Amino acid sequence: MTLTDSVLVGEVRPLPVLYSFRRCPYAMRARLAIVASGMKVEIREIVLRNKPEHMLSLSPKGTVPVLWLTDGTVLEQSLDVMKWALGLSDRNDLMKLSVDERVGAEQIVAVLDGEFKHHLDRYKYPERYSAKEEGFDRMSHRSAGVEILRGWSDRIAAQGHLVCDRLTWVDLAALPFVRQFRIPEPEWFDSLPEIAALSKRLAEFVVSPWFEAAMVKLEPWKPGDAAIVFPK
Ligand SMILES: N[C@@H](CCC(=O)N[C@@H](CS)C(=O)NCC(=O)O)C(=O)O
Repeated sequence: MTLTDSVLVGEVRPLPVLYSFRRCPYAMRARLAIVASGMKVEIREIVLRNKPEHMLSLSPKGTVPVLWLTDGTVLEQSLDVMKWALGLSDRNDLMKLSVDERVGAEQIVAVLDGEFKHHLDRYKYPERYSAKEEGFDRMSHRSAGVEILRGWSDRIAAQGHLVCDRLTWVDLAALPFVRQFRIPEPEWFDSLPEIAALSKRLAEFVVSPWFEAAMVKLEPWKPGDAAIVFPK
């Protein structure tokens, strides 16, 4: 048994522990689902360049969010954290979808976490890709991203929300990434007529009580710190 094991075994934890990073959109969607569910966790803010050893011992892949449940189970994918929280308590019926809606939801999330994230990263962080990818063209990634956003905006304009006429977990999963896409050129983003419905939804979202609760500012956690309950 290593020192870390003995610490884990000996620790008494009344709440699940969420390793999180405020600005990470994956961690944001996890925190949003926790807020929406009414569940409580102990939150540990991390710094990506100096990840806590304990977090890495739970999840060596080193991405946030990581949720450590009280029975020792580790969830290391943001969508699994969302499904855990809303699976236990879904006061707003965010996961209550018909079979067809569920198919639509999975399709949107596949594009969101796949193609859209691909273009978002290259538009937002061109310096990470320009030397590595032959023929790299930031603006073509921006256009491809807008094309995907246009489809989502059309859905919102037609039915009110991304999947159907009600808010669902997919809106919470997607909006943090739409927010990321706006950050490099907010005025340009806000001026695009083809995504006006989505821009409006994003503007409402970032001032909503759920988002504000999810974006609480915390000092980075270190071993021995008193537990911080999230949400407040
Ligand atoms: N598939 C993962 C992706 C999580 C992810 O990539 N998080 C980023 C921060 S936004 C991260 O932790 N990256 C590790 C690093 O930059 O060192 C999930 O859905 O949770």
